[in-house]
Amino acid sequence: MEDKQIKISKYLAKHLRHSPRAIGLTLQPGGWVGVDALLAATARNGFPLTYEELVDCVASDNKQRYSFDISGEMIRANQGHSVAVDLQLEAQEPPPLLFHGTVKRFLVSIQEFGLVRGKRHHVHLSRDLETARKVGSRRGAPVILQVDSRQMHQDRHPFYCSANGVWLTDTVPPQYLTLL
Ligand code: HQG
Repeated sequence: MEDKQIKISKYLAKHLRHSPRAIGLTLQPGGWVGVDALLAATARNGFPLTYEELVDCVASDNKQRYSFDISGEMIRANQGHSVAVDLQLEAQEPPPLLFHGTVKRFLVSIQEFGLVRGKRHHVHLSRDLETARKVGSRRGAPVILQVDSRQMHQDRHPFYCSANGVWLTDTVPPQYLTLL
């Protein structure tokens, strides 16, 4: 991604996940906002975006963070929200193992409380080790926890998969975690 696109992606993350009201937007059910409303809001708030820039950002975002709806008139962040929003995801069976990248300093607390969602709506889990490593390395030397998602599923913990392939769940109690 180019610098300008990274800036646009960060701006969208901020306002489609965390603070829509700061630019006068309200997320609709599913986390959607009108494309026209978003473009108008960016212009009003000193970060004018063209429709083409928005389309480019959605298409080329390195983690496919945003989607248009089927009509192309609405846009949303696929996951990662801190504002109250119902993403209308359906619970589904996860792969038997999932991974979570974090850092050593959180391990004592994670071993006691399990993985908790903090400010986000869900705990975020990765399908592969490489992605988990990248997520962990945002904070330092990554450590990887393996999640026994097969057992969690059998024990009726719901799992959701976002449009960009991130597995989401409410909490991962410590007994399902193995430090790799
Ligand atoms: C840790 C980025 C102490 C957890 C990434 C993590 C991902 C605990 C941090 C997505 C804990 C939360 C999500 C406990 C969990 N005690 N620490 N009991 N339970 N933690 O950013 O998973 O660029 O909310 O290990 O790539 O790091 O935003 O979650 O280190 O996909 O699209 O608390 O965010 O994607 O941090 O990252 P986060 P995350 P985007």
